[in-house]
Amino acid sequence: MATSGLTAEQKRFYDENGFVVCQGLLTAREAQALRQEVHELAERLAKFRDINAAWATIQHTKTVVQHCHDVQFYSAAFSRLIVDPRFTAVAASIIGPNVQLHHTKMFIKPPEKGAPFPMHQDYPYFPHQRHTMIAAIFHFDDAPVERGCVRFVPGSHKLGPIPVSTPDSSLPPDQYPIDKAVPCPANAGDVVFFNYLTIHGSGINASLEARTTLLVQMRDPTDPPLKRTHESRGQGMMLAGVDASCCTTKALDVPAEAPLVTGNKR
Ligand SMILES: O=C(O)CCC(=O)C(=O)O
Repeated sequence: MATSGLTAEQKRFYDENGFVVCQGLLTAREAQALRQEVHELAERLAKFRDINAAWATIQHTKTVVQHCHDVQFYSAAFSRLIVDPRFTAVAASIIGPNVQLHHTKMFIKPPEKGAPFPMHQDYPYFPHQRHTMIAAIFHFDDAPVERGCVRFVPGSHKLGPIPVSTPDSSLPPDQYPIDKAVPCPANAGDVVFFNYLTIHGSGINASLEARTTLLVQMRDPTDPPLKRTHESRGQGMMLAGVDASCCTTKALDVPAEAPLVTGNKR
């Protein structure tokens, strides 16, 4: 995998579909080491608190997804990963040369009972003015369909924000069934990039192996949030380029002196 970002063909695919897979961005050995970091972190955290983050609208399925936000505050391996030039070059191909961190979160979908993610856009959780926000999902083990790989509605980023009224801001499953979305199976070391307007979700992990990922959310530093929400400790760190605006990312809805709101789950 080169450090020069997306090829012209990959960029065309991204622009058309709202997502793109970068195969082999990490080596199998790197992915294996990071998988271990994630699992060790989950074990440490689980001694102190409940780390299940299954969404409100799928609680009835009795499935589980282990989760932690801002993982770079728990292990330096993740700090190194999010500024890796192989990664930031791809993010810069999509966002532009200046790439700012919004947040990170790790997920382990455990074997047999790994929770699905209902179909949703990321927009309602942290709306921004110019929609430069993207996510990247690092895969630290293989994620075939039966392990609950991520799924997309291709081209849905062109629809703009869709109004939602569910308790967790997911889209109604009768209109947006997970199994009708296009599966995006990935191997350990692959990274999937997508826009925060692209409708996505993922199925249950019914296999005998865990699905282990790290999601990194990023934006152009000159794209301001529409409201002060979903803030976190690592937010604002530059992953590539500069923040020449020196803080235009202040939320548009409240004065700067409002208290910092932090939260781990949606
Ligand atoms: O990891 C997945 O399957 C999807 C995660 C996701 O959509 C999210 O956290 O917004």
